[in-house]
Amino acid sequence: MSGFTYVTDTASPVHPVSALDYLPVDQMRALQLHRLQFIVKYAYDRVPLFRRRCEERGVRPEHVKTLKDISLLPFSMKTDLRDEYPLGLQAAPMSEIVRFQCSSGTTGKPICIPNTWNDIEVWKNGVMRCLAMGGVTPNDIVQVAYGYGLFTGGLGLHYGAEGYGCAVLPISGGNTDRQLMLMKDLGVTTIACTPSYFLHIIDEGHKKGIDFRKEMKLRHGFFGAEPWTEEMRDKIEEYTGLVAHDIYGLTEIAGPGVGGDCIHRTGLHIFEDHFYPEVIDPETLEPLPDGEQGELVFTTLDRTGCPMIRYRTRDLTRIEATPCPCGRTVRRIARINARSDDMLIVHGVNLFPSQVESGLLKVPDVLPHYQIVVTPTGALDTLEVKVEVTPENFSDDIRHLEELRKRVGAAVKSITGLTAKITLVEPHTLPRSEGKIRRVVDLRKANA
Ligand code: DLL
Repeated sequence: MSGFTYVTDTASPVHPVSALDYLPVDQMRALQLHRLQFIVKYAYDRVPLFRRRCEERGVRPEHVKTLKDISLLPFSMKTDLRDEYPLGLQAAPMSEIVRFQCSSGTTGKPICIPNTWNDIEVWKNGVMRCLAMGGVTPNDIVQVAYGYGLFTGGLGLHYGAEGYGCAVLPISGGNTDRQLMLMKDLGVTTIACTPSYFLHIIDEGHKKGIDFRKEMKLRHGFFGAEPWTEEMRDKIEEYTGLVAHDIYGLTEIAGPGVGGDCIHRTGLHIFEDHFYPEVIDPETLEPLPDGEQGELVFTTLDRTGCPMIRYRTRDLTRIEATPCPCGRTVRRIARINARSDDMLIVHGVNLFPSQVESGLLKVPDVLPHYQIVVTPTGALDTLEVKVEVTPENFSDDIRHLEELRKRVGAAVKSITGLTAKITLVEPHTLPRSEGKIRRVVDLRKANA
């Protein structure tokens, strides 16, 4: 691989792993059709549920003659994986399965995805393409602080970064003091974890008086597995001086590395030679034109352990089909800031936690640590937003705090349209997370 300069603008040689990112669109479509026809026939012959659903619709694999014909095929959902738990959707023989990855979700049984060695390679390829897009080189030292194990974050970044030739520190999540010590002592240049865990690492570092810009060598961060906003990205970059990249994925489709952003931040490029994207109207289930917001659906084109055909992700986004200045031809989706499952309805208004985050973080005097609490109070529910304020602002000066509270309330209202009860709290007092953070406590639900 030597001889390549590992940069991401079109004037420079392309890293070999990224070659398909630049494939002419007609060639990409031909490749996708070829792979789609293969995987549909493969799944039809091996997965009884898929075959049954096709038969109910009178669809046979040979009916898929163009990419548009994908709309003839039935959708699949998380409930299918639960109903067929643990391995009812497995398509390859156990002799070909090398690993299970699971995702717990909020209730009941986990979902279990069997991966073949080739599936692991496909997944690794997506992560490597994300690293290449971000400008990482084999000289980088990557601290993988996503959890290792059934969650795909740790092993996904691990295989990708190792495959790319980086030096990997497989520390997993937790033990924040040790994270900080090794980050500093090894001169770690790249961190990979959830954005909320990285905020916690920064917070603990600040408590120890660490100046990340001066004392650490961080250049890149690969953050994902939970929604995070542009405002959060600005905060992370401001605190640490690294470039914060967005990496997206889900266990059912592979893990991290289904897509990610390039240096131009025009959305997430999807590695669509592996993962065919559609956006549908979640009510009518009809495909939506590019640019319209709906539910993201993926078909895995070359994963054989547990092929997913038209899998409904519940993530809400739109396809951005306009050209990206980086020159990549693979399509992009807008950043995932909303999941249909996360939507709160308060006073009849639809609300996503990321909207609250955007509003809050526009106010310079608050910290990016917040919690949303919804309490049933008679006819009208109460929306409370608890947010930590910077140490300089946390004082006994009641008038000052009242003025800050009003500013925060106005910022939240300007984005959500809702009047929230704002509670300003002392720094380091709200719950932290070593993985995916839970931002919302909805006391209207019995199990909240
Ligand atoms: O979270 C895979 C992953 C690990 C992605 C590490 C990125 C980094 P699951 O646990 O199955 O897999 O959760 C998948 O997380 O459907 C989204 O709702 C959410 N999600 C993942 N990445 C992002 C992101 C991993 N960059 C679910 N932005 C997905 C917003 C994300 N949400």
